[in-house]
Amino acid sequence: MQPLMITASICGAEVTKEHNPAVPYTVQEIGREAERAYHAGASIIHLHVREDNGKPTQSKQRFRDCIEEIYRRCPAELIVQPSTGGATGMSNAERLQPLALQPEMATLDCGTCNFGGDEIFINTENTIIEFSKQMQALSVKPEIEVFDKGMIDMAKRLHLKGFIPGPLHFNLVLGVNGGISAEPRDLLFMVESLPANSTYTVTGIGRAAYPMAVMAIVMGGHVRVGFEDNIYLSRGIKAQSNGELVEKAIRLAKELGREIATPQQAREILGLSSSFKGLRKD
Ligand code: KMH
Ligand code: ZN
Repeated sequence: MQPLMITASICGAEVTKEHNPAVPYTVQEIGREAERAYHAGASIIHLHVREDNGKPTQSKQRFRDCIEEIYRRCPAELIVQPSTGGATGMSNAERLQPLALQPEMATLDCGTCNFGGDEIFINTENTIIEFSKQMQALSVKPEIEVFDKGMIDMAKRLHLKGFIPGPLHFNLVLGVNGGISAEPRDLLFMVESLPANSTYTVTGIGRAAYPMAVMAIVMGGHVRVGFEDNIYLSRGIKAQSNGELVEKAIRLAKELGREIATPQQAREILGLSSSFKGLRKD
């Protein structure tokens, strides 16, 4: 089995300090949370950014400031993966802004789904193609984010048509209110539906975070944890940092005999350059 890549989704766009006071908003807070996740053993930071008041933003300048702060605190081997999903209601142009910084990797959401309450996360087929084309033009590796099985089929179709370059790397998100649920059979179904030679990370939302992580650990997938997906360390106990959430995933992996990937090993698994040093464009 490949060593386990752990992605830390340190911030997200929906969770707030009212949910957990440790959710980072400022550049300093985001840098500090990334550093804690890195020291705990994360090899990838999935990054959303906020205004100081917590409002989600896709501002290129804010991404630059946050990514520079992260690399001021962490070595260049760490992979920073900006979100192109942003928050529901944002325009495509808004969401695409961090790509102008030419990060190594970014998310590519492959379908539309309800996102709780009245929220809809909109990704039409043409949106996915447009985002993927921009990523290809800038040599940004997509992490294909899917919230349901039909989104895997969409990614496969667009891959076969030449719009998404392989090998494909997926983030299977289970338990979103509007996406696939997070029962063991759901994850088996999702993993069985992936094209051969793809790699995948598993994200369980809320209380599904660690049951899904354990399944990913034993099945040979990879794991994402962080405040974006879950704010609790265990039932009723809020995590004080993303570092604690990463440490828990690592404890489970070690108990189950799975090695943890260093950022350099994660680069090999994902086919990213080993000599990357921060952002490729100002
Ligand atoms: N905040 C969600 C609406 C991504 O990062 O690409 C979208 C999201 C997906 O988090
Ligand atoms: Zn995200």
